[in-house]
Amino acid sequence: MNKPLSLTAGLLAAAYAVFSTGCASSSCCDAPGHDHKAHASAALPPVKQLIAVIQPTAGNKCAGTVRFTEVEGVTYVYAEISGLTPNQQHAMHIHEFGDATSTDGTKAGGHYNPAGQPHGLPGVETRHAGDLGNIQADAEGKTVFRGEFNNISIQGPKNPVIGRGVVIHAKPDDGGQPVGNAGPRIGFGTIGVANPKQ
Ligand SMILES: [Cu+2]
Repeated sequence: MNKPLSLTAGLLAAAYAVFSTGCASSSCCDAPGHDHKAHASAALPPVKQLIAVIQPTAGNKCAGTVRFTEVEGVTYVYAEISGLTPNQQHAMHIHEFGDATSTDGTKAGGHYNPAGQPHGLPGVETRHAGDLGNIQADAEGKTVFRGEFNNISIQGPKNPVIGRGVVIHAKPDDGGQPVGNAGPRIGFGTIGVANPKQ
């Protein structure tokens, strides 16, 4: 009875050792001058773009993509969204969590606001980092949005958005406290690393 247990424990310890060092072979790790960090970073290309694939919450049709790229301290947001209310504005925010496990988008938590500032629309200097403002739907309920933001970054150091969530709301953001009176969440997407192969 004890043998299989100790064997399992041994395997777990070995697996943990591999995870801890990031190296699959002990001979590799034992090599003189071996640098685990250099080894790991060399394997992956730099992150150039993030993407949130927007899925509708229960009972809604909102869908599309929101892309984030960063050039010299400016983060460019490019969104293509459909399933909106025709000819109406809808709030678009970055929320605190990239958690997609709720059907109504509530697991996204509140607005992404690392600095603890009041809510505001773009153009207002003091606002939540996640306050992207509004998108304008056309007569078919679609939109293409382009925006530039200097208060966020894709992965740091300034309010990194990677891993957070994008929420599209049923109503416009009117800039009011505490979160813009934007109503229910009709679309949600987790902000992840985009595949550079378009
Ligand atoms: Cu929101």
